[in-house]
Amino acid sequence: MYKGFAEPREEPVMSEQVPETRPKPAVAMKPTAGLNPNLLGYIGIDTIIEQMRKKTMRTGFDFNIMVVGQSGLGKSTLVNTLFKSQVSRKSSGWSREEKIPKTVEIKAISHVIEEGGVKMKLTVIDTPGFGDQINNENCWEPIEKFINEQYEKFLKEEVNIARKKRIPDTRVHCCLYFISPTGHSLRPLDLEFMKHLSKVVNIIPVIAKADTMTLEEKTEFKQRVRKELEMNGIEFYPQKEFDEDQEDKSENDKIRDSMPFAVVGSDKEFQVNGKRVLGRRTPWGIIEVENLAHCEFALLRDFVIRTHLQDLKEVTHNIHYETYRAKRLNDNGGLPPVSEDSHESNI
Ligand SMILES: Nc1nc2c(ncn2[C@@H]2O[C@H](COP(=O)(O)OP(=O)(O)O)[C@@H](O)[C@H]2O)c(=O)[nH]1
Ligand SMILES: [Mg+2]
Repeated sequence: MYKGFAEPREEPVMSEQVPETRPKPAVAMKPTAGLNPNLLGYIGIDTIIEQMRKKTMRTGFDFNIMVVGQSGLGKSTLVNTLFKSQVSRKSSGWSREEKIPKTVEIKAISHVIEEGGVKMKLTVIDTPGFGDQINNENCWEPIEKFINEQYEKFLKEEVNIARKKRIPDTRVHCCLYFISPTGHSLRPLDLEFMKHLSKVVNIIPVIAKADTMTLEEKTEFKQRVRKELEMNGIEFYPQKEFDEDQEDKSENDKIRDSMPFAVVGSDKEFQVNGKRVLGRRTPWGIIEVENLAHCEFALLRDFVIRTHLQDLKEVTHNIHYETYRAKRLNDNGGLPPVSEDSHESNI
């Protein structure tokens, strides 16, 4: 069609900076005082942090921890300590474990924890009775099966044509493996478990009941455990191969060198110097579980919750789940590879 404006006009080009009329970002920004006040050419990429924060606050997120180890090593106590709430209370649903079950029975319990407006659905998966039998051969199998079942659930949701906008995440993001504070070598069972499971889940080994060891014994035992894990080719979280850059590496190296954390758990509070602290009362005084001079519980908590929670979720999704998914989709007779034009997910 013939237009009235035959002469090519000078049109404003996209790349040209258009002052003043810059649209306001939809998300309120933090005051930029102190930063460069010249906002010419400002795109607003930095508001993604605010956008993500809002979204996370609205939807919340899932975080799933599994605790594994022999009965009586303080798993339930430590979980309670970790979240300072009775996350896996011994009452009601948990009381059955005190009867020492004959098989490895896996139980999950969820709590929604809210802090600063952010909701986290925390699920703790306990594995009572692990390694308590006379013959512990293959006793990691039910645990591996459980972990894989969660991947399978997620995969099925993912390949569904009408998939949920947000797939409920029951995958195990981290597995705290409790090592008995013997001061000797790791038991064959410990090695077998970690050897098998480190390929499917993030393993974080911890030395249980560290208050039963002297300082020298603790240092020596930690070294020995690290050496034995290395000799057996067991990679625990954070795995060296997944360090993202030099900074990540040096940070994680420090953590790896201080692992496995030697922890003490307690859900009882005591008054110490006018403050209420979580601790264990002994004839020699109170062991304060959050005091770094007493044990490394605070290191573990900061590591899992404050610095590496998101990374634990990412490694689970990008590495462990991805490995499962690729294998599963390639397996003959299994789920067929999902192609663009497939109309049914065949599950
Ligand atoms: N000395 C010591 N005892 C602990 C510690 N954590 C838990 N306990 C005690 O060990 C016993 C078993 O704890 P529990 O959490 O039920 O162990 P679980 O079977 O592994 O879940 C309880 O009497 C706890 O009070 C710890 O760090 N040090
Ligand atoms: Mg327990």
